[in-house]
Amino acid sequence: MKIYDTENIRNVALIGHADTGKTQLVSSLLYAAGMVSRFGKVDEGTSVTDFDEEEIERGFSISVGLACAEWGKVKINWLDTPGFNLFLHETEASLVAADAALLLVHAVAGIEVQTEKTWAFASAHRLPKAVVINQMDRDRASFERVLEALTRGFGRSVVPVALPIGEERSFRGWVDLVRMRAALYEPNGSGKAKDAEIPSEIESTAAQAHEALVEMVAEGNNKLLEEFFDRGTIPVEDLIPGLQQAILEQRLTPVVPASGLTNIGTESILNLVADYFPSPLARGDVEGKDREGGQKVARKLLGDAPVSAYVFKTVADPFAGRVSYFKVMSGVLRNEANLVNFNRGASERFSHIAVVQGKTQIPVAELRAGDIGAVAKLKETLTGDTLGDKAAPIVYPKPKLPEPAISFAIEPKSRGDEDKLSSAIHRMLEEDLLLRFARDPQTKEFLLSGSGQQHVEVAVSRLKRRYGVEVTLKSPKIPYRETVRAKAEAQGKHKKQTGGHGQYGDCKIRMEPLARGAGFEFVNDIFGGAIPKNFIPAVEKGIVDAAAKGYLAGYPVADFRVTLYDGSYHDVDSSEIAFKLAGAKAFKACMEQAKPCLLEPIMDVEITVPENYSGDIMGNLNGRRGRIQGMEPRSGSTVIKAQVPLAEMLAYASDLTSMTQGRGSYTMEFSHYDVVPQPIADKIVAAARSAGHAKEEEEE
Ligand SMILES: Nc1nc2c(ncn2[C@@H]2O[C@H](COP(=O)(O)OP(=O)(O)O)[C@@H](O)[C@H]2O)c(=O)[nH]1
Ligand SMILES: [Mg+2]
Repeated sequence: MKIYDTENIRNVALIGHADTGKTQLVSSLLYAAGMVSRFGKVDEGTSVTDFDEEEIERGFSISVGLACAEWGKVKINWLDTPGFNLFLHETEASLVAADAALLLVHAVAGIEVQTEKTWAFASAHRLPKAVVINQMDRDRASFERVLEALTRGFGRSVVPVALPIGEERSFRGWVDLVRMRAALYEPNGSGKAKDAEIPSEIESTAAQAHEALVEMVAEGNNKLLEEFFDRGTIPVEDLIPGLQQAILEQRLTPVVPASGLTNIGTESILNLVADYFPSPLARGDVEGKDREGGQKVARKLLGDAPVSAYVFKTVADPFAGRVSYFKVMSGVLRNEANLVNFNRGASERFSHIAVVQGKTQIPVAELRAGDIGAVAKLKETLTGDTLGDKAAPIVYPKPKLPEPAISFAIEPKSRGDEDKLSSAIHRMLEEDLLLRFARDPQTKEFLLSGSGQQHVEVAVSRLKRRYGVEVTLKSPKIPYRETVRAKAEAQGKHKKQTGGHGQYGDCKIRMEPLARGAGFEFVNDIFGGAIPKNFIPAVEKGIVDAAAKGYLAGYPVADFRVTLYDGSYHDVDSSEIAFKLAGAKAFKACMEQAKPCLLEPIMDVEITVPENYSGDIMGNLNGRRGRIQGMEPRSGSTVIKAQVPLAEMLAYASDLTSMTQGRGSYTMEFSHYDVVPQPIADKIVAAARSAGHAKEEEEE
């Protein structure tokens, strides 16, 4: 493959709700550009970017997929991102590598939950974007209806630069509103179009839309605005750079129609990206810090800029080893270069650098600033790391990750599985930053945590496929907490006389509840040295440790204040350990009186279903202790918002599918903690006791 200069590179992320056709569209674009000899189809498991077995089997993208198309003078690097809410952290982390985004919206379903979320991601990364109203070939597809919803949802800067010719089964091309020409696509799926006059039946609609576009382009540009007032229009040779500028400044978001599956609109999208989307150069200098947590520095991409690269994805391939996907942020990266990892201080050799076409890698001699590539076998580098020329340190920001929402206990099926488990999991953790692995301190179970049930299931399935490690997924763990509802006061005394000198610690504390989310507060109210200053932190430590172990059912105690107000000590026998034990004892004595209770996480849930299902869904939510917060129509569906305890939502995905014949979807986010109703709390406490947690007696 040719080496491309920075100004001829386009890095485009395809983003949007799941099932809008991002993965299919990438395969269609590659076929239209002549990059692949076979027209890959998601439904046949032959798409270019969903090649992973888990993705093929499940039918959705799990991690970002890379592909590139050479189109005229430019090379377009496509980043095919997941749209499924549980894998959106992958999407967000990869946007660092993009310089623009194509937001796909379903031509029937219109704006969906992840449409809004991925729009916000792109905006947060200051990415210029265009919207593709995709799947125009479907029954009930409507460009106009979806466009209306888009302008309502995202404002008037969302403007069509193309109109569909035909709709549903007769969708066959574009009217290009910039050049005012038609592109009529061959019906054979080749993605090739013929240039033609605008069909007479849409001539006047197109003329109006052209004017609206011209006005929007002129609006933020004084020179064009003058021209527009003087002549009533802007000639195409000025309109094109004007549109480029407006997109770059995110003053305007162009909208176009397409159908990935029938390969209509694809060549036009390739042109749109090449003509109007910015090169990495146009986006300006890159910004980082001179070291982790250091001063901000800007870096030019070109000139004599030293090389730097940012790793945005890591794949743990059981055969090829670790593969790192990176963007060259500045300078030129040559094959066999030795770079320093500025986050870890390690030196790494970039041998056999390559560009990526789905699962294939094409070796290249060098990659210039802005380009995207992959390299295998870096020793210490992980996702989020910056590497570069030793003489010119820079560190680019790492993505912010959400906290895992759910934990499952996993159990190795055999002794052999247990032996291999930890090393296999650790390689998977390198690949997926949100996955967590730990051991439950009480039950000694292995815990695997992730964004949701399917996320953990994918990890378990990969363990088996890639590493031959079989585990059973046991019941999910809810991160309960404990708290108190009443004030209490108690003494904790640790006194022991053994052989030589004894142990002596004694404290008196008051305990009181704090507001939800306040955590733990410790107040030292000792006057006159009843406890010497140097032992007071020991009392606090004893309380903190005991609170972490829980009182009722082994869950951490939160949202309370302890005031230490009195105590006594012994000149010889007092020690830190004795005061720690005294603190723990006082804590437990207080807990007994302070009306302890369990807290559970309550989730904000948004469910989108066809309207006729909303009654069933709400009834079902009531059965799950849900509180309905509201209901609103959104592009042909009903969105139901509710707050529901996480414990009641564990099997929701499959239940929703069966309740709605697969037509419902939902998202879920942590909202707050609330008290678990008594009968349910009793069961949780009983289960915890039988699993090994007992109110520990500190008597030795
Ligand atoms: N009719 C029709 N179906 C499509 C089109 N694009 C994708 N699909 C189907 O929609 C489903 C989801 O496609 P996919 O590309 O995986 O969506 P993604 O989740 O956005 O990547 C698959 O069954 C595709 O065959 C299209 O343009 N027209
Ligand atoms: Mg996909």
